[in-house]
Amino acid sequence: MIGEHSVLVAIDLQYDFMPGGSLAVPDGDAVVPVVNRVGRLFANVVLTQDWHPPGHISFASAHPGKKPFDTAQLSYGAQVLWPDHCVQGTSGAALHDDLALTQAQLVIRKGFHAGVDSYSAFYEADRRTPTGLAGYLKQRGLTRVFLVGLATDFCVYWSAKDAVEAGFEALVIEDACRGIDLGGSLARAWRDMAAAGVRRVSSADLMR
Ligand code: VGL
Ligand code: ZN
Repeated sequence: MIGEHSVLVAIDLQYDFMPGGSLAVPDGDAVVPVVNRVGRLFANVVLTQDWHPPGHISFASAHPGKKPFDTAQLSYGAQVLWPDHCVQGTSGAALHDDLALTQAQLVIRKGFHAGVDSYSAFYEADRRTPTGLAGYLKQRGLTRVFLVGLATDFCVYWSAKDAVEAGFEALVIEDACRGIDLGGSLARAWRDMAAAGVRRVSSADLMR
């Protein structure tokens, strides 16, 4: 299943998404050993890092009268408002120390424009501003994208869908991801990914 044109994209394995972090994903730290185990199978690895300036538009604190997990209507559409998280240069924005993906060749930072969020590793939430990842993968001849990380129903979901849309094969390694699950978003994400042609696999499938 993993070949020379395969790449592992590990999404947002940062302290703010881990238990104790400001936007903790339930059981989020449980994926780290799984990611490390599958990571050994990949020669090509890309990491992503959610990387917001202070006062970012996705923060509820930037919208008077709103609270975390409310929704706001922004110029590019509906935006879930989050607790302040992954602020550039803070300890919460750092990648987990136990991540052992030392062979990673690229770190894509996203969400750094003050007025636009970016769940996806490929396109910002305006759906037009590219991060550069598609071009990088194409130039490297990498066509099969395996996704792991946090959160299944936000950044993993959007990244997987955009990967397919950009012409890549996308496979999500289910047990190497955890979701936030806001109002049924996790089941919806899996349904939507399947409909888009994203394959759902387990780490055990890769070890066979
Ligand atoms: C994420 C919410 C806000 C994610 C990032 O990594 O899934 N979720 N920013
Ligand atoms: Zn974010």
